[in-house]
Amino acid sequence: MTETYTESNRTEVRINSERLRRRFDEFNEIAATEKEGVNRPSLSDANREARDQLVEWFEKVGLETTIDEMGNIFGRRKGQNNDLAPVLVGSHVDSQYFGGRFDGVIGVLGGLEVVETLVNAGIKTERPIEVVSWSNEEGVRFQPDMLGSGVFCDRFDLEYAYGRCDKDGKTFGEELERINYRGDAPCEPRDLHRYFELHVEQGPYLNEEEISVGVVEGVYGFSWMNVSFEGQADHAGPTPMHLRNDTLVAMSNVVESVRQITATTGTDLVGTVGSVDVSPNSINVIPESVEFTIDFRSYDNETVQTAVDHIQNEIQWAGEREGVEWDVEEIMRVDAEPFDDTCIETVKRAAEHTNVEYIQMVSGAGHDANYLNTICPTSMVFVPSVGGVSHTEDEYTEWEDVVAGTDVLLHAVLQESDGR
Ligand code: HGY
Ligand code: MN
Ligand code: MN
Repeated sequence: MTETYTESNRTEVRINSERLRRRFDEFNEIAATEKEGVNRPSLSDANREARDQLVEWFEKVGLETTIDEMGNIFGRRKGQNNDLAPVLVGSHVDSQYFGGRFDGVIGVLGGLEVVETLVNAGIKTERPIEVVSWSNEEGVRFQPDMLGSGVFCDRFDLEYAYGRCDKDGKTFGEELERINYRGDAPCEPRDLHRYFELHVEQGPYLNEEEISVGVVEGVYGFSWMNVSFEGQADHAGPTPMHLRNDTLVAMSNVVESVRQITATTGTDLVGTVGSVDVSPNSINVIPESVEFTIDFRSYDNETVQTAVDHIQNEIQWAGEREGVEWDVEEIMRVDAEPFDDTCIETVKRAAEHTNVEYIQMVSGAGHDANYLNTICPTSMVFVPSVGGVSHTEDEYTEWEDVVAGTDVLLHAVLQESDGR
């Protein structure tokens, strides 16, 4: 039975909530933490286990599964006309070290559920549909983040990505090989009709407004910097204060400046110092060196640039005042860009179609959709994070919101896969 998606014959199709829940629960048993979070950092053994599970489910649903050079996993369901560019849906399954069960996972399993729903309903689409799980979205083990989609969208070259090192000096390329996910398919841009990503909001807005779905208009731009101060280790006891070159004091000035800059711009700017390494990190030694990160974000690219310029002056001032060497490296810059109006309208229509309340909003979190947006029309579907909490084990979304968001994804895909 081949039908094209029209108002008359597809309004009632919905995903299977129980099937999605079973998969979600089973998937999140992989490297589950005691506090109901997950610990599946990029290219770890736990990440391999998660990947293997995905490939097994993709194949069970009948998807033609491909692994590319960056370990991105694509599952393709043929359309009636396979010369047409596919509709792509997906997200990521790598996690923070103590991350949440929903971040990324609902976008990949939700995409798989959309396709399985179509298969079971005997609904064939004109266009092929593909589900993707992107490598290294989180950027916690290997910076920068969104590395798999970044190479796919020609933002980084393969050699750069393979050479990225984790804190133990292991490279991305070696680890991809070790877990046996260094595929042959070229990781490069190709013709895509649309990209839709279902994701938890990871902020407080939808939860506060008590609205189930966010239609995402764009993603904040952001800058990630690595900063280091090199000073002089010395004994914490006999060294007089005026003879000290204390790198941690220099760093603390910069941390305070990050807060001051965000507090005084009167914009949406946010700034975080999230990762700190102190050496020798000993109770009775004046810190010889520190290395730390700065993450600035805003929906306005100028605001991010101004903050980056400002903090670089503060770093220099703190270094000079403390008499320590400093170094700043910007390891990643993504510009804020609005998503495609057609895709935004499609998601809105899908929400109206499934009778779910929605608001239009932007994303403070980065997503693979940032990069996909540079090669094909893109938008996202958000569902609420309870308490706005994410990137912690407490991350939680009400299941009926996950189902509502996945149904919106289903109807966005149906609207866009009829070959127009
Ligand atoms: O940093 C981010 O916003 C994303 O989780 N990689
Ligand atoms: Mn994510
Ligand atoms: Mn994340």
